Amino acid sequence: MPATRRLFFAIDVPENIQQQLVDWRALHFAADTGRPVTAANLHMTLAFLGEVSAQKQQALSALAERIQQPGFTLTLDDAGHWPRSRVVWLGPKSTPRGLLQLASMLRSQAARSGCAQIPQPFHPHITLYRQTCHSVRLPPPGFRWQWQVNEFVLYESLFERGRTRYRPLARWPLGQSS
Ligand code: 3AM
Repeated sequence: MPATRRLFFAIDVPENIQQQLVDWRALHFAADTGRPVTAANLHMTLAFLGEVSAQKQQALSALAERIQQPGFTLTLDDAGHWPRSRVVWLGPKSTPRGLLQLASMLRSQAARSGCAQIPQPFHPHITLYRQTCHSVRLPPPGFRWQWQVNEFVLYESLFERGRTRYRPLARWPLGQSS
């Protein structure tokens, strides 16, 4: 077992929506937009933990286990390009309160457990492309995907044979939507 693992908490994208996003992306973005994130890797990061020891992983998992938060409906109806981080993303125009609360709890638990956090505000997004070109033409508005989020996931980020792969390690349920 490795001494540390690169971990993050996230919301995963249901498989049918992964496929819809990939199909829509292929239709609406130029081929040279950037490096497309593979369907199975599409996710919304809640809290990035960095390199974490097995002991710290256990402690963070015990804290995650105790979170009692209602589920929420997530709508993807907004897209953008961040030229500095060179990503194209999809996200909600209006962030559900449950999502903000969940991310804020996980981020503060991580910070209190000593995970090196970059103090940046939480901008909920699903990265569609990385290493984007300088200027990206975004699709016209009018797109929309929606699903009920009933759980959150602890992922390990692996780099294998030149590819990044996110491996789910544990899942925790959210409660009934309020
Ligand atoms: O795919 P997104 O944009 O949600 O950018 C990395 C990715 O986010 C982010 O963690 C997610 C899974 O790798 N990430 C990587 N290094 C990071 C860091 N040092 C980071 N987030 C904050 N600080």
